[in-house]
Amino acid sequence: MAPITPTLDATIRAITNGEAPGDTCTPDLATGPWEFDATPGYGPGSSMLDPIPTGAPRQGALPRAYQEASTEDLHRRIRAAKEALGERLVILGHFYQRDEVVQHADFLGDSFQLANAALTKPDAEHIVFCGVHFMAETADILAREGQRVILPNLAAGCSMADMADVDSVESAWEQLTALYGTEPDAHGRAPVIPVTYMNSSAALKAFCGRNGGIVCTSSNASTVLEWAFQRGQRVLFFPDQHLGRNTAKAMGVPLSRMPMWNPRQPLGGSTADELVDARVILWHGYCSVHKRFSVDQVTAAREQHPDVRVIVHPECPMEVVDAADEAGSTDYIRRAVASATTPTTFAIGTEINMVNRLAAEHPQHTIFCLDPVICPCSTMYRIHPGYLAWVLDELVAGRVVNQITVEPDMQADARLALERMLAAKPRG
Ligand code: CIZ
Repeated sequence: MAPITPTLDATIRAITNGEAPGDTCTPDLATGPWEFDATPGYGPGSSMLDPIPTGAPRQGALPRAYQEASTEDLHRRIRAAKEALGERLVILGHFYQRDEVVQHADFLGDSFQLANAALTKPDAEHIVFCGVHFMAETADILAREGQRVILPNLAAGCSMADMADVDSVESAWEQLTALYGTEPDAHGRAPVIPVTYMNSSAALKAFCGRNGGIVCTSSNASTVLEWAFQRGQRVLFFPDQHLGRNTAKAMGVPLSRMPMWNPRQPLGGSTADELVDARVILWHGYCSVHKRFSVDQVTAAREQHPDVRVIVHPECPMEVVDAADEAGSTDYIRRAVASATTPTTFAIGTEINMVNRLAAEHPQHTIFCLDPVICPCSTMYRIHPGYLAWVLDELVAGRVVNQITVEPDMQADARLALERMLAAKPRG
């Protein structure tokens, strides 16, 4: 993958130093993420104000040599380690990763594509996942025996995934079961089916596996909801309220039948009648990258570029999805841009690293991010080439650091929920 010049990081530094115009959401983005390893919180970027759960993994100090190395030196170290490890190593890069990392990836894609990509490299003992924690867990669940998954910075969590923890979901489940009972209706449909977004912990995927539920991604959410409606009268959808609402609304579910579940309130803050009438119960979670997009930004894009094609991610609020021309997953957005046959102006509502990459790869189009403020995903930002070089050098030295392992008692249930997703087919 050819590097983008200037990279987003270089642009952020230039803005922060007053050498380039533009805005970032915090000047801290110009520093190395190791500045935040000892600080509780997600670090600078879009989720910096989200509360971080106690017990969230912390990263130990990155050795100084990697903090102080020049970019060229880090690239040289990464290339040398890749060469030394050969087929024993595969590096996966998420669409939202910074370009300095993506250029070393063997595969670039969304979380599910990447977990599957690792399976095409059965000789790879080491899967280095440049993404966030739940992605590395999913790769570990799907990996073959003996493959190890490594997350270069343990602090690369996901604030949305952290908004639904297994204890809160178990508590919601108990309250809903007390309200609905456990008996199926006359059509054999269970009272409620749990559906978790891929952006969730392995514990929640396992919860879904155990309770007749399923996982979805942003590219198959409507197929998965259909699957769940065939088997259940209602769905409990977590953690992203926006993906749940946008998908169910597009399938014709009225908003009045989508009550919210706030885990801090009894019955999630809804009445028993609302929950009985519900079709989709939406967990009170959101993505702080996609929450930044607004209808005003869509309006401004249309004013400045009357022919603009606005495509946003379904994690954006409903009003933004309604104002856009199209909504779809990262892979949908990538394919939409790649398949446009005439020069087109695209305003895109998703993470800035991906938008900039699309712009660099498709110079025939005008492509810009709907959000004028540069505010990358805080947790994707935690993966810097310094961490990548460090974990690879350790592997070359025969030491495995930052391995992500899903506990064996969760593996089978979580895999079941993922397999149900793979088997779910769209109707017709
Ligand atoms: O599943 C993924 O990788 C994410 C975070 C979103 C998407 O649309 O691909």
